[in-house]
Amino acid sequence: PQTIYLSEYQVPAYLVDQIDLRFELFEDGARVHSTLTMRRNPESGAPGQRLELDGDSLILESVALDGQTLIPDAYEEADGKLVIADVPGQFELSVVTWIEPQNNTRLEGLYKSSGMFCTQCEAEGFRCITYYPDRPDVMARFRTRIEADRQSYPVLLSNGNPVEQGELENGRHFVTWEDPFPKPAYLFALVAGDLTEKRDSFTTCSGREIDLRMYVEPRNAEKCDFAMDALKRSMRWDEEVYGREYDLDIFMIVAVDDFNMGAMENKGLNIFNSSCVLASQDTATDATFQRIEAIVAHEYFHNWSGNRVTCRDWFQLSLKEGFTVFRDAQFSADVGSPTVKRIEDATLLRTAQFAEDAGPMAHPVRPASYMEIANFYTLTIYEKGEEVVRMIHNLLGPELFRKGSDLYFERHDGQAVTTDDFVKAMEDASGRDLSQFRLWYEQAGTPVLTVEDEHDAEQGIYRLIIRQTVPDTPGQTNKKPQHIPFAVGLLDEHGQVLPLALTADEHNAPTERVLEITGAEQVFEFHGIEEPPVPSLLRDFSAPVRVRYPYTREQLLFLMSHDTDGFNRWDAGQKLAIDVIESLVGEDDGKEIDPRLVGAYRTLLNDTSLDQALVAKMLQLPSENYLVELADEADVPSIHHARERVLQHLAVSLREELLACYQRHQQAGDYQLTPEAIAGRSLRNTALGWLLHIGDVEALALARSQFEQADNMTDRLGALRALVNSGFDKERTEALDAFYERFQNDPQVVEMWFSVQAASFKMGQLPHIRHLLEHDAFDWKNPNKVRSVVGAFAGQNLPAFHNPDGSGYGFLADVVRRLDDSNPQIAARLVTPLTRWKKFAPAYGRQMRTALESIRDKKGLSKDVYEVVYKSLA
Ligand code: B3K
Ligand code: ZN
Repeated sequence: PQTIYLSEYQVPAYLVDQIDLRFELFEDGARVHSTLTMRRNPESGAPGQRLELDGDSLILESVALDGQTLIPDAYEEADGKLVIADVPGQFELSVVTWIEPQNNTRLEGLYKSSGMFCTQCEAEGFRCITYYPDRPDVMARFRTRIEADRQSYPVLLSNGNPVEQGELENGRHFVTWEDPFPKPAYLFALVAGDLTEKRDSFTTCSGREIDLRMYVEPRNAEKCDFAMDALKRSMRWDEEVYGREYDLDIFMIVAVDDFNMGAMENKGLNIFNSSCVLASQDTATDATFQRIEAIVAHEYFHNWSGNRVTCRDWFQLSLKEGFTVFRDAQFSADVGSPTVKRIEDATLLRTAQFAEDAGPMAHPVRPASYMEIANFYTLTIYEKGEEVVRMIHNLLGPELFRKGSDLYFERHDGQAVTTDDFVKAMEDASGRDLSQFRLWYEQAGTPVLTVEDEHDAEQGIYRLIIRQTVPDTPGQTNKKPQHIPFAVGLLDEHGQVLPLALTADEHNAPTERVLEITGAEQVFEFHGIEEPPVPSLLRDFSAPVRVRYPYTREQLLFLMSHDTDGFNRWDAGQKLAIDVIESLVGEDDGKEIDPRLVGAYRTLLNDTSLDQALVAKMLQLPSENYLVELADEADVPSIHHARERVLQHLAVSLREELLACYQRHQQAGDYQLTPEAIAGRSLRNTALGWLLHIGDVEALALARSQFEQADNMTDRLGALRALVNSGFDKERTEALDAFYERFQNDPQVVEMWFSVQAASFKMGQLPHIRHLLEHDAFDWKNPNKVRSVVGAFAGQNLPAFHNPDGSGYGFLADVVRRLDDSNPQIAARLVTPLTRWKKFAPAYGRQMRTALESIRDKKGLSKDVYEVVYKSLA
């Protein structure tokens, strides 16, 4: 496969002003008539009159230029292109293609899902519908006529507003849609199906009435309310916080069961994976509700950050994704617990993005090259991209950041632009120089800050000596120091925050400062510090970096109970637990577990005056994935064993406290989604899980009655998970059967049922995984099902996947080879755990490599999987 380079970007040679589409939808295929009004781009320096259009899996029926049908000699169809050697400066091009949505298992372009037609065009799916200059800097006005059988497809949707509809012969009908906003083809969408419509409305800040509609299969009619409400709250929030008003008269959301990603922000017609939009108290957990709220907001916010202002090319993907994730994170923080949201985001970043950044697929937030763009919808583009925008926010402060965002939207409305244009708007609005900051977009790898400190008692000066390095990554060495906002505080022995005076005569100094790290080594001096303080570093996770500072366990215990920064208070507990677990890895079971850890957890459980949302997070031990990420040559069974020992020790030592915590958080009254109620359920279910882990019979009774009597899915699934991870075989089987029996007709719940088993070390050993793949409810063509079994096994059930006999690796390789033919995007994503082979002890790494080689040697390997496998074997 070919590599595409950012440095070779050229403006399009031809532009499209208008595209008229006519879809004839049938059971055995679809005919697509497309008429493009095109002209030469005055800014293009490309010589000649050669027109190139992109196409993929198309059967070309005819081509006409200005009404004249072209003879086959006048054009050439090769290598995914339609080339017409000679076109005038302005012309109309009509193309007719035949496609087969019913056989489209890649789920790119137009395809069928549970009997309905739907589309996914980002990044390069539109070329699977018709020949077109399929690149985001070509923006056109779309007019779309859809024709289909009226009975099977009463609902026909596309972007913009419906302008015409009517009856056709043979029981068919049509609807025509017109989108007044020029857009790139990746934002095109079409839906045709027998769907139930849910309506609501929203009045914008300028008093316009917007029609809100959700379209779902009739059986899901009762699962729309939460998403609709989240949509209205997002619309209001974007007006209030960013001054962004919705622009069309209709906003539609459609739920589909087969979808490669979470959702898609098509103009005025967002399409969602059912699991990211449908919810009810009985079927969705707290985590699901929160995910839905965040994704609904995310897709809605794209209307400005992505659609009105879009990307010039796919190297700029983080322009829309990083900014939009930042916006949805701000929204979630505003409507929930900001500290908890920050903890969750930092956990994902440190566990998964840091691993990506240290692995063979490491790439900058603005990559310089790719083979398959679908492989670059990554944690780096999304989550690190978010952190980069957040750092700009932190450096500028909220007012200047808003000024910068206003300027960005005003300056670039209707344009396709670059990450550099975004940074420039922030610079121009704030007067700040962000030239060094731009390295965050160009250099891959997670910067490491090594911090030393010294206290000069005589002068009352405390010094922080900070060294910065950015590790080498594939294709990038000898990197330059980056511009890092490093938030710090200092605590005295009583836990009071100290004023941070940078000079001897600074009065009323703040107790928290954002130090700006720009060099390879810098020293910061704080005056008037009489006693050696405990430093609280990288507060609120102010930058996506690793910090090395030799905290003692005493200092961590101190920060755990005294730090005024909620994030660092949690992080101190994590660091302590990590230190204790790491000290047990590879040791025999006789080695003592530091009693101070039990003491700290006891305090957390007993002190009811603490913020229970934070306590709920603090009680979660660091995940095996994170422990692996921190290790040099990870030996998964040993890490698992050490973590298990700590968990069991805590549960045995704190049995009474855990039971009391469980009872205290029994909830009376209606199910609520407030941070307090969510924290209460999380605490109860953690306590229950720990107690069942040690085989407590009293807890078994609690779990069984919670499982049977729960009035919500968080508690029901919490009890099920605790039972599945327990040693109570009979009760576990009974609960799993009862759960399936009850929810077998709900695909979203069946997915949870699969993943609870696949992610469980107690249950999810390979033979059982194979058994799940044979289950009636499993479907290789449905990405959610594949993720809930195979993804959960390889991504979360580490000790089972890393079975020393290598069977887990061989299994994953088989799955990837199988899926490579039907859905290469999903196949390429599933490879991820194998790509990290260098991270593991040699006996494991070697076998992981062998599995990768067996994928590499498959005949007809897709570009998607080829890129990932080739780069990880390099
Ligand atoms: N923009 C879509 C992602 C589409 C990816 C296709 N391979 C979802 C989102 O980020 O909102
Ligand atoms: Zn997005």
